[in-house]
Amino acid sequence: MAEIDALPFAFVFKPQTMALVVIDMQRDFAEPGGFGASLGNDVGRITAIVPTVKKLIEGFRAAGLPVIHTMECHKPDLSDLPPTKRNRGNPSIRIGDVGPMGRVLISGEPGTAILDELAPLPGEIVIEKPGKGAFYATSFGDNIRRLGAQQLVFAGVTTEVCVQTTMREANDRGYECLLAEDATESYFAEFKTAAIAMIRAQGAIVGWTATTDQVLEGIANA
Ligand code: C5J
Repeated sequence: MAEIDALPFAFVFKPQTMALVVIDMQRDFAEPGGFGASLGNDVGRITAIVPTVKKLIEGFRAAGLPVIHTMECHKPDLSDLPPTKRNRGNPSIRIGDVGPMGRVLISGEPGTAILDELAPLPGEIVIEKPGKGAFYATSFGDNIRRLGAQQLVFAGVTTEVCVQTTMREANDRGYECLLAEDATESYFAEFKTAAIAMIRAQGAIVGWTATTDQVLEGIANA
Protein backbone atom coordinates (compact mmCIF):
# COMPACT_ATOMS: atom_id res chain seq x y z
CA MET A 1 0.00 0.00 0.00
CA ALA A 2 1.17 3.51 -0.83
CA GLU A 3 0.10 6.88 0.58
CA ILE A 4 -0.63 10.42 -0.54
CA ASP A 5 -0.18 13.19 2.00
CA ALA A 6 -3.80 14.39 1.94
CA LEU A 7 -6.53 15.98 4.04
CA PRO A 8 -8.18 15.12 6.33
CA PHE A 9 -5.64 12.26 6.64
CA ALA A 10 -3.37 10.13 4.45
CA PHE A 11 -4.97 8.65 1.32
CA VAL A 12 -3.96 5.01 1.02
CA PHE A 13 -3.88 3.46 -2.45
CA LYS A 14 -2.55 0.62 -4.54
CA PRO A 15 -0.98 1.81 -7.80
CA GLN A 16 -2.57 -1.13 -9.64
CA THR A 17 -6.07 0.07 -8.64
CA MET A 18 -5.72 3.82 -9.02
CA ALA A 19 -7.11 5.91 -11.91
CA LEU A 20 -7.39 9.60 -12.77
CA VAL A 21 -10.78 11.03 -13.78
CA VAL A 22 -10.62 14.37 -15.59
CA ILE A 23 -14.04 15.99 -15.65
CA ASP A 24 -15.28 18.17 -18.53
CA MET A 25 -12.14 20.14 -19.47
CA GLN A 26 -14.01 21.24 -22.60
CA ARG A 27 -13.83 24.36 -24.74
CA ASP A 28 -17.48 25.06 -23.89
CA PHE A 29 -16.52 25.66 -20.25
CA ALA A 30 -13.15 27.32 -20.81
CA GLU A 31 -13.44 29.56 -23.86
CA PRO A 32 -15.37 32.73 -24.69
CA GLY A 33 -18.50 31.94 -26.71
CA GLY A 34 -19.11 28.61 -24.96
CA PHE A 35 -21.69 27.38 -22.47
CA GLY A 36 -19.89 28.69 -19.37
CA ALA A 37 -19.49 32.15 -20.84
CA SER A 38 -23.13 32.16 -22.03
CA LEU A 39 -24.16 32.00 -18.38
CA GLY A 40 -22.14 35.15 -17.66
CA ASN A 41 -19.13 33.39 -16.12
CA ASP A 42 -15.45 34.40 -16.21
CA VAL A 43 -13.89 31.53 -18.14
CA GLY A 44 -10.38 32.77 -17.33
CA ARG A 45 -10.67 31.01 -13.96
CA ILE A 46 -10.92 27.68 -15.85
CA THR A 47 -8.06 28.27 -18.30
CA ALA A 48 -5.78 29.12 -15.36
CA ILE A 49 -5.74 25.50 -14.13
CA VAL A 50 -4.94 23.93 -17.52
CA PRO A 51 -1.16 23.63 -16.87
CA THR A 52 -1.80 21.93 -13.52
CA VAL A 53 -4.34 19.51 -14.98
CA LYS A 54 -1.85 18.74 -17.75
CA LYS A 55 0.89 18.03 -15.18
CA LEU A 56 -1.42 15.65 -13.31
CA ILE A 57 -2.46 13.83 -16.49
CA GLU A 58 1.15 13.49 -17.62
CA GLY A 59 2.15 12.17 -14.17
CA PHE A 60 -0.49 9.42 -14.38
CA ARG A 61 0.50 8.55 -17.94
CA ALA A 62 4.19 8.42 -17.00
CA ALA A 63 3.36 6.04 -14.14
CA GLY A 64 1.32 3.84 -16.50
CA LEU A 65 -1.91 4.59 -14.61
CA PRO A 66 -5.24 4.98 -16.44
CA VAL A 67 -6.63 8.41 -17.34
CA ILE A 68 -10.37 8.72 -17.98
CA HIS A 69 -11.87 11.85 -19.52
CA THR A 70 -15.49 12.97 -19.34
CA MET A 71 -17.37 15.45 -21.52
CA GLU A 72 -20.74 16.96 -20.68
CA CYS A 73 -22.70 16.81 -23.91
CA HIS A 74 -25.92 15.76 -25.59
CA LYS A 75 -27.06 13.93 -28.72
CA PRO A 76 -27.66 16.15 -31.76
CA ASP A 77 -31.40 15.33 -31.65
CA LEU A 78 -31.49 16.46 -27.99
CA SER A 79 -33.25 13.21 -26.99
CA ASP A 80 -31.04 12.99 -23.88
CA LEU A 81 -31.57 16.63 -22.87
CA PRO A 82 -34.42 17.10 -20.42
CA PRO A 83 -36.37 20.27 -21.28
CA THR A 84 -35.85 21.31 -17.65
CA LYS A 85 -32.08 21.40 -18.26
CA ARG A 86 -32.35 23.24 -21.57
CA ASN A 87 -34.83 25.83 -20.31
CA ARG A 88 -33.34 26.60 -16.92
CA GLY A 89 -31.81 30.01 -16.25
CA ASN A 90 -31.28 32.81 -18.69
CA PRO A 91 -28.21 31.98 -20.79
CA SER A 92 -27.49 34.03 -23.90
CA ILE A 93 -27.42 30.75 -25.86
CA ARG A 94 -28.97 27.48 -24.74
CA ILE A 95 -27.69 23.92 -25.01
CA GLY A 96 -28.20 22.83 -28.63
CA ASP A 97 -28.24 26.37 -30.01
CA VAL A 98 -25.63 27.39 -32.57
CA GLY A 99 -22.89 29.53 -31.03
CA PRO A 100 -19.46 30.69 -32.17
CA MET A 101 -18.01 27.17 -31.58
CA GLY A 102 -20.90 25.22 -33.11
CA ARG A 103 -23.92 23.83 -31.27
CA VAL A 104 -23.47 24.29 -27.53
CA LEU A 105 -22.65 21.09 -25.60
CA ILE A 106 -23.60 18.81 -28.50
CA SER A 107 -21.56 15.69 -29.23
CA GLY A 108 -19.03 16.18 -32.04
CA GLU A 109 -19.25 19.99 -32.15
CA PRO A 110 -15.99 22.01 -31.94
CA GLY A 111 -16.93 23.70 -28.65
CA THR A 112 -17.71 20.39 -27.00
CA ALA A 113 -14.17 19.11 -27.54
CA ILE A 114 -11.67 18.68 -24.74
CA LEU A 115 -9.06 21.45 -24.74
CA ASP A 116 -6.18 20.65 -27.12
CA GLU A 117 -3.57 20.78 -24.33
CA LEU A 118 -5.48 18.09 -22.40
CA ALA A 119 -6.61 15.97 -25.34
CA PRO A 120 -7.08 12.26 -24.60
CA LEU A 121 -4.46 9.93 -26.06
CA PRO A 122 -5.62 7.12 -28.35
CA GLY A 123 -6.86 4.29 -26.13
CA GLU A 124 -7.82 6.48 -23.16
CA ILE A 125 -11.43 6.19 -22.07
CA VAL A 126 -13.64 9.16 -22.97
CA ILE A 127 -17.15 9.28 -21.50
CA GLU A 128 -19.82 11.53 -22.98
CA LYS A 129 -22.28 12.32 -20.22
CA PRO A 130 -25.66 14.04 -20.45
CA GLY A 131 -25.83 14.75 -16.72
CA LYS A 132 -23.64 16.46 -14.17
CA GLY A 133 -22.58 13.14 -12.63
CA ALA A 134 -20.52 10.75 -14.77
CA PHE A 135 -22.42 7.60 -13.73
CA TYR A 136 -25.84 8.73 -14.99
CA ALA A 137 -26.75 7.27 -18.43
CA THR A 138 -23.15 6.37 -19.33
CA SER A 139 -20.74 3.41 -19.33
CA PHE A 140 -18.48 5.13 -16.77
CA GLY A 141 -19.30 2.67 -13.98
CA ASP A 142 -18.71 -0.36 -16.26
CA ASN A 143 -15.42 1.11 -17.45
CA ILE A 144 -13.94 1.73 -14.02
CA ARG A 145 -15.10 -1.71 -12.87
CA ARG A 146 -13.42 -3.28 -15.92
CA LEU A 147 -10.19 -1.41 -15.11
CA GLY A 148 -10.34 -2.78 -11.57
CA ALA A 149 -10.02 0.74 -10.19
CA GLN A 150 -10.72 1.24 -6.48
CA GLN A 151 -9.15 4.61 -5.81
CA LEU A 152 -10.08 7.56 -8.05
CA VAL A 153 -8.28 10.89 -8.25
CA PHE A 154 -10.45 13.70 -9.64
CA ALA A 155 -9.60 16.86 -11.55
CA GLY A 156 -11.58 19.19 -13.82
CA VAL A 157 -14.54 21.52 -13.78
CA THR A 158 -16.57 22.74 -12.15
CA THR A 159 -15.65 21.80 -8.61
CA GLU A 160 -19.09 22.15 -7.07
CA VAL A 161 -21.12 20.86 -10.03
CA CYS A 162 -19.84 17.99 -12.20
CA VAL A 163 -16.73 17.18 -10.15
CA GLN A 164 -18.47 17.07 -6.80
CA THR A 165 -21.53 15.25 -8.18
CA THR A 166 -19.34 12.53 -9.71
CA MET A 167 -17.22 12.22 -6.56
CA ARG A 168 -20.33 11.79 -4.45
CA GLU A 169 -21.71 9.18 -6.85
CA ALA A 170 -18.39 7.32 -6.78
CA ASN A 171 -18.13 7.54 -2.99
CA ASP A 172 -21.61 6.02 -2.65
CA ARG A 173 -20.50 3.14 -4.87
CA GLY A 174 -17.55 2.33 -2.60
CA TYR A 175 -14.71 4.04 -4.46
CA GLU A 176 -12.16 6.00 -2.46
CA CYS A 177 -11.99 9.43 -4.01
CA LEU A 178 -9.41 12.19 -3.85
CA LEU A 179 -9.81 15.65 -5.36
CA ALA A 180 -6.67 17.36 -6.68
CA GLU A 181 -7.43 20.82 -5.25
CA ASP A 182 -5.32 22.87 -7.64
CA ALA A 183 -6.44 20.88 -10.70
CA THR A 184 -10.11 21.76 -10.27
CA GLU A 185 -11.88 25.10 -10.54
CA SER A 186 -15.20 26.85 -10.24
CA TYR A 187 -16.46 30.08 -11.76
CA PHE A 188 -17.03 31.09 -8.11
CA ALA A 189 -14.01 31.05 -5.78
CA GLU A 190 -16.21 30.65 -2.72
CA PHE A 191 -18.00 27.61 -4.18
CA LYS A 192 -14.67 25.87 -4.80
CA THR A 193 -13.55 26.57 -1.25
CA ALA A 194 -16.85 25.36 0.18
CA ALA A 195 -16.91 22.20 -1.98
CA ILE A 196 -13.40 21.24 -0.89
CA ALA A 197 -14.32 21.80 2.75
CA MET A 198 -17.52 19.72 2.38
CA ILE A 199 -15.75 16.85 0.68
CA ARG A 200 -13.11 16.32 3.35
CA ALA A 201 -15.24 17.26 6.39
CA GLN A 202 -16.47 14.75 8.96
CA GLY A 203 -13.57 12.34 8.46
CA ALA A 204 -13.52 12.39 4.62
CA ILE A 205 -17.28 11.96 4.32
CA VAL A 206 -17.05 12.24 0.51
CA GLY A 207 -13.29 11.91 0.06
CA TRP A 208 -9.86 13.38 0.43
CA THR A 209 -8.11 16.42 -1.05
CA ALA A 210 -4.44 17.04 -1.88
CA THR A 211 -2.39 19.18 -4.24
CA THR A 212 -1.24 17.88 -7.59
CA ASP A 213 2.34 17.76 -6.30
CA GLN A 214 1.28 15.70 -3.30
CA VAL A 215 -0.58 13.28 -5.58
CA LEU A 216 2.39 12.93 -7.93
CA GLU A 217 4.82 12.52 -5.01
CA GLY A 218 2.66 9.73 -3.60
CA ILE A 219 2.64 7.99 -6.97
CA ALA A 220 6.40 8.44 -7.42
CA ASN A 221 7.08 6.90 -4.00
CA ALA A 222 4.69 3.98 -4.49
C1 C5J B 1 -21.67 22.71 -15.35
C2 C5J B 1 -19.86 21.11 -15.19
N1 C5J B 1 -21.19 23.48 -14.38
N2 C5J B 1 -19.05 20.42 -15.94
N3 C5J B 1 -20.99 21.62 -15.79
O1 C5J B 1 -22.71 22.98 -15.90
O2 C5J B 1 -19.62 21.34 -14.02
